This record gives sequence, structure tokens and C-alpha cells, in this order.
Amino acid sequence: MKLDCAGKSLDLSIPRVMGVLNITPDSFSDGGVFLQMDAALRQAERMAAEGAAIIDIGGESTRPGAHPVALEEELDRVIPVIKALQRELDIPLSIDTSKPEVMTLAIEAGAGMINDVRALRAPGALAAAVASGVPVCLMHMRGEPRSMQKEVLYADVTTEVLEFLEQRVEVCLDSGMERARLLIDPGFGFGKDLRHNLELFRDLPKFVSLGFPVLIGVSRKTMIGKMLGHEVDERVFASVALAALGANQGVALIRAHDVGATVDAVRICQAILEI
Ligand code: 7PJ
Repeated sequence: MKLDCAGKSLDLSIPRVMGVLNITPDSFSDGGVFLQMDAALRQAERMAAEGAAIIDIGGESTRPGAHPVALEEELDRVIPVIKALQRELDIPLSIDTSKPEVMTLAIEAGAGMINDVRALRAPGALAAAVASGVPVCLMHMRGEPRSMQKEVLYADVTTEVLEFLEQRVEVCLDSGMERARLLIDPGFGFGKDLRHNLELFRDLPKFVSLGFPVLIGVSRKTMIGKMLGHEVDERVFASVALAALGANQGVALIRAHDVGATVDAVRICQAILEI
């Protein structure tokens, strides 16, 4: 199962790790443009050296409560980083965005995958993604980041998330997207409480059964804080444990901040799966 990410290959025949690269000004508060760029490139190089199979680049925070970012601002953040990294690294880059203009310009700059937490529901996103020719991850989100944790009600979270993703897959196929370009993601923490997240995690094999590579993002998330009472910087061990559990359930791609540790977890898991 090999994906063609704009000329760079992503082999998902065994579970892989997607490194997270957030380009948001508050992450490097007083660095200025050059330092910010330099820090981003170093972080990406480090994740590649630690075994990331792909790097996900995002210029708009989608954490609970986050405000939207204007188009020009998002482009200024991500495009220079994509241009530099696509030259420098052998592994593909993914663009984490919901805006069609960002998708198109990021692919033009060298990105090889689209990761959209809104599953191409923004006006123009579906057409931009189809035209891009690259693989696309469709993620489930209830509501919008600004408000998504306010009221979270599902009759049966797994069934509803599965149905949503199947519908988005149909919409993509109807628009001419090749089936082999799609990945799916239940969207941990996006309009879900702890119980919903745990049910979804338990039910990951049902998502794998749909026949698309499954991506999960649980790294350092609030669900771990809720379970263990840990602050963000104390959630690495639990994140790595969830990565191993996910890989064991057939997840293809694990989105993670702590790449080296996550790659170790996924590799030992794979060693047992393939025996
Ligand atoms: C996810 C994501 C995720 C996918 C974020 C954070 C929030 N993309 N982008 N899946 N999470 N596909 O990293 O805490 O779970 S941003």
C-alpha cells in the first residue's frame, strides 16, 4: 500500500509516524520571521532523522477554543517552510488546512498530501483537493474548533463518525477523486468528550475495516490530561502508549509531536504483527 505524494512515496504497508510541525507565531514568541523559519526547519529535520514518514505542516491552530487565521497570514506561515523543506527532505510533506487556496498553493510549493480536519466541507475545498492529485485525509469534526467542546452529544459516537466518513468518501468519489488517494481519521478530541474518544479508540478496527488507511492524532491531547491529570508536557508516555495500541489495531499513520519515541513504539508493534 504505497501512496504517491506528488512524487515522494509514502509506504503504508506497515504503520508509520506523521510528525507535527505547527507554524504559529505564539510557538516562537519573540523570534522574528527568520528565527521562526529556522526553528521550523530544524524541528522538521529532527523529526525526519527520528524516522517520521511524512511531516504535517499547519499554519492555523485547530485546538479547542482556537480562533480562525486569515488566508494571507496562513499562507505567509506555511508556504516558505514547504518550499524549503520539500527541497531539503526526501519524505513527503502534508498541508494541514481547510482553505482551498492554501491547499492549491501548498501543493504548488511541493506539499504531497492534504490533511483537512473539516473533511473538504469548506466551499471550494473539494474541487481544490480533487484537482491537486495528491492523497487526502478526511477527518471527522463536530462543530468548529472555537466551540466544538461546548455541547457534545451522540446517540452512538462510533456509528455516527463512521457514517460521516463514509458520506465524505462518497462525496469525494462522486467528484472524481481516486479511491486510492483517501485516508480517514475519526478526529480524536474534535467535538468529543473523554468517553467518546475512548469508544472511538476501542472501535478503531471498525474504521480500518472500511478499507482506507486510518490516521489518528492523539499526541499530547486533552483526553490524556482527562485520564491522567497530566499537563501537556507530561503526556508523552501516554501518547506513545496510545500510538502502540493504535498500530496494534491496524492504524496506518500516527500523527505525533514526539517522533522518535513514537517510531520506537510503532516499530516494536510491527515486529510482533509481522511474526
Ligand atoms: C489532528 C489533526 C488529528 C488529523 C490536529 C492537536 C490538534 N489532523 N490536526 N487528526 N489534530 N488528521 O494536534 O492537538 O487528530 S491539531
